Amino acid sequence: MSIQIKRLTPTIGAEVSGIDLRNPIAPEDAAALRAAWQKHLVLILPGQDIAPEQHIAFARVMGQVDSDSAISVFGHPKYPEIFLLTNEMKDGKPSDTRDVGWQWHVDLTYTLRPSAGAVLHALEIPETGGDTMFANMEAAFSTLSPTYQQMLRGLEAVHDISHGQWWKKRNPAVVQDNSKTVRDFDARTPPVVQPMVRKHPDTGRESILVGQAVVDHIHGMTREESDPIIDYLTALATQPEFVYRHRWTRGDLLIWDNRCTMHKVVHDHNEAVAPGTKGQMRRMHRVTLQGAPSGRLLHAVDKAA
Ligand SMILES: O=C(O)CCC(=O)C(=O)O
Ligand SMILES: [Fe+2]
Repeated sequence: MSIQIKRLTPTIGAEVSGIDLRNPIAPEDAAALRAAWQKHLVLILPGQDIAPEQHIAFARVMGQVDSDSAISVFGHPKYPEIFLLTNEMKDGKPSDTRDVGWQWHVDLTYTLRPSAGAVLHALEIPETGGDTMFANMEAAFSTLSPTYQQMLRGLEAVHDISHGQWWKKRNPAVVQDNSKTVRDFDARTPPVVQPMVRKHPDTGRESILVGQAVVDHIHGMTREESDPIIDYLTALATQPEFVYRHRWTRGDLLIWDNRCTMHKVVHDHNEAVAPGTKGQMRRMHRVTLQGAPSGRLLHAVDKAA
């Protein structure tokens, strides 16, 4: 059976059926998947009952697998290619990755090698909640006036995991139990400066790069000047018309393009956020696709100025 592609919204997201990743992928199916990915930016392959090896093999069909990025410290104990996202307790402590991605972001933009994309496999899913949302940043860019587009092309933003809002904005009780792994990770990822408009290497289409999780401010601007621009772009890009919201089913395999979308997990499945609902287990395996080098270290830019 050959694959079928069904759009999930007019702007972003498509579901792929007629493919079983336990078997090797035929070259024509791989080509069709890549073409569909370029067109829809996010693809969902439901019902994939696959082992980590098959997950990694599929990711290699879609891009270059990154097993040595900043996040490898949070890797799966057996598979360096797999980033383990879970809210399970480990050794009586909450997992370091339990609240990854709660705010809009693009993976690894706080490093000099932002990710090209990711392939996420759902192993355990809460009964409800923990959806993941994806925004089409090309669509957002295309609605801006030529004047605003031109202004943005000239701007860069400071991306900083430690000034961002990921673990610093956890509730205070949680901040205190930040593990050494998390603190070391913070220290090893100094702030970088990234362009605010990127051109997709395969399609040539331009898109906006923002994200509340790690974007601190627009380089060279005061916070007062920068915040309204970042807030406006975030609101523009995350309007429902540009967003696909994925409600997970166990076995879903989802692939997204980090070069033209941003994403966030809806954090409504965690006990800390929804008291009385009992934290429900969510466990995902992510294989990260390596992107091209981008950006500069902030301290190097400041020194040169
Ligand atoms: O858990 C998810 O649905 C996505 C988390 C995330 O931001 C990521 O894996 O990059
Ligand atoms: Fe992410």
